[in-house]
Amino acid sequence: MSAIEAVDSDFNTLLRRKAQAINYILQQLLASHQIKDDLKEAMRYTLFSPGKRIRSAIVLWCCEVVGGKINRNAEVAAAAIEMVHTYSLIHDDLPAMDNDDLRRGQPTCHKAFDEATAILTGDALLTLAFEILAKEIDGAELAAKLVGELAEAAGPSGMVAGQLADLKTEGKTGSEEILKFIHTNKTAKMFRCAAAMGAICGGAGQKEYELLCEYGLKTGLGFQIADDILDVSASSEQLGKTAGKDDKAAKCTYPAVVGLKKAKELERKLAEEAKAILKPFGKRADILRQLATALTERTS
Ligand code: GRG
Repeated sequence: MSAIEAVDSDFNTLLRRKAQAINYILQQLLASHQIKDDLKEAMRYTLFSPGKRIRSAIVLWCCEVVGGKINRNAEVAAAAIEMVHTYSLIHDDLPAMDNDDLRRGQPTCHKAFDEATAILTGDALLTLAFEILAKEIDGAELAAKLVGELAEAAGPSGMVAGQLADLKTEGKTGSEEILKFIHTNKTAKMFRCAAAMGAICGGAGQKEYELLCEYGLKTGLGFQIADDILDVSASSEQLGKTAGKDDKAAKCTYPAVVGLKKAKELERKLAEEAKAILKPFGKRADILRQLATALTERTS
């Protein structure tokens, strides 16, 4: 095994462990809410399907990097961002949006249930995320800050705007400028938000907060470019979702607009820039460096 593979497999083990911890937190939070069985079943269906849990792991790791350990607030914030992310996947797969049958290796929510259930399941996860932030975070000021971060990243100044731009540019010749807008808003701002929430929960000062936000933004953009590349180079089995869809739908992606070679260069450049931002944190940010590297090497 090469040194790079050794680091990588170490990282994957660490990510898997974090994913297990996050699943446990999500289970607890869901169990503590009175939700009608049929809705709970649909919420659990996509929430507990095998997602990588990257955004929630970033929350926990950033809290650890800043504050030395994970606290309950970070756990709640991690669960909240995972719920919002899952809502976005359920809605993205709907016929009115990307119209997909496969997600996380299983039928999409609207295929397993029906469209109305999928819409409401997404709505339920989105609103539950903000309920747990409002009720479970220790400290009203902290809760308000976290609500603000997540709403800004997921809402009309973030993911929703990115998703609409993505859908509207289908079939049109995209420019690098439009592409950067879509990817930054659709994906990178949620990564930035994960880093920001972790930093806030860990008690970061302004400078540390800003550095981690910048790290999250660059990592998120790199992650989405990797996603574009995987869409043209990996199989549906590897991805757990339908491969080659971007090309079929004539999506505005990095390989389509700048070509595969430049897309790969850009992805690596962003990972290097993200790691450089972490310099002031020294060795304690090694896990975030490994994450930036791993995202450029991922196969699913
Ligand atoms: C419905 C408002 C709204 C937005 C949808 C998330 C999203 C925006 C669309 C999903 C399609 C897509 C390619 C989004 C870019 C972000 C992305 C790569 C999502 C998949 O994230 P992973 O790979 O998924 O972390 P898992 O399943 O591992 O959690």
